[in-house]
Amino acid sequence: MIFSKEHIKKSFPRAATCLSYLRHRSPAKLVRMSGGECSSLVQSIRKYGYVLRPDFLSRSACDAMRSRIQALMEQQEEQIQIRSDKRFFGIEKFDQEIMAFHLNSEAQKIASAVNLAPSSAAFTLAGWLNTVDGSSGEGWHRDGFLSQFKAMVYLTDVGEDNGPFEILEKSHQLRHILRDMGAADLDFSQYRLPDEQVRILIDKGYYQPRLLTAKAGTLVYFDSSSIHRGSPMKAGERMSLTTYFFENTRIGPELFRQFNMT
Ligand SMILES: O=C(O)CCC(=O)C(=O)O
Repeated sequence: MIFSKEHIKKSFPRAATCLSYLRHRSPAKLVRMSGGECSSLVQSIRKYGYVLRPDFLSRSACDAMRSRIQALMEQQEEQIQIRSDKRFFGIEKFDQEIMAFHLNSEAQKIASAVNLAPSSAAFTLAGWLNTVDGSSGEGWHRDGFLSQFKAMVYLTDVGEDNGPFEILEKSHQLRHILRDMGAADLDFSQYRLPDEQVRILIDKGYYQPRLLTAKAGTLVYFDSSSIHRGSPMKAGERMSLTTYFFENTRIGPELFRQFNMT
């Protein structure tokens, strides 16, 4: 009997996940792409799925950026995508300081080490959330399965009520991916996780979700193959900038189309 790839993914989802993960992450690659002078940040991301850099931007820089982003959102209305937040993809093209954040060389080095392939910033998103019950990212998900990297800076103080980034620590690690697939009956390459499936993982004691509350100017580097979400907004507002990094070979017109950018 001959098994097709699709059949294997459906009938043996954990074995298929394991194979594709191990193909992507050879020990030689992990050593070769260790992040150089950023290796301690890379190690934290590889272990926990994220790392925080407090005071990456000063409060005055955040205040100034916020005002300019609000103005740009009014001037460039056709660029805005409305979800429960206002989203402006590619905002770096309109503002020099946001472009400097976008091109941050530390993040570029870490991105290649996390993605295990030469990677670059594709675009930066300004997100502005000010509706109660709205959230950034629309529920629990993984962006990718094998590794994926983002750099997000808060431009407002983000407390528990202001929709902080929330992550299931270490959920990007292969042993946890496999365990969670079995426990919550997750499919091969399942990107979106309904609350009920996440609840199963929490109730089993596998995770204590981490709410990343922090003051304006804090940078969060994260491997977005971890299970994460923007937690639901209860009050106030949240503004942030998120740079999306991809392997260089993926950056091109098709990628920009996926994000509705022309
Ligand atoms: O902005 C956040 O807190 C979460 C964003 C998110 O889910 C993502 O960038 O994939």
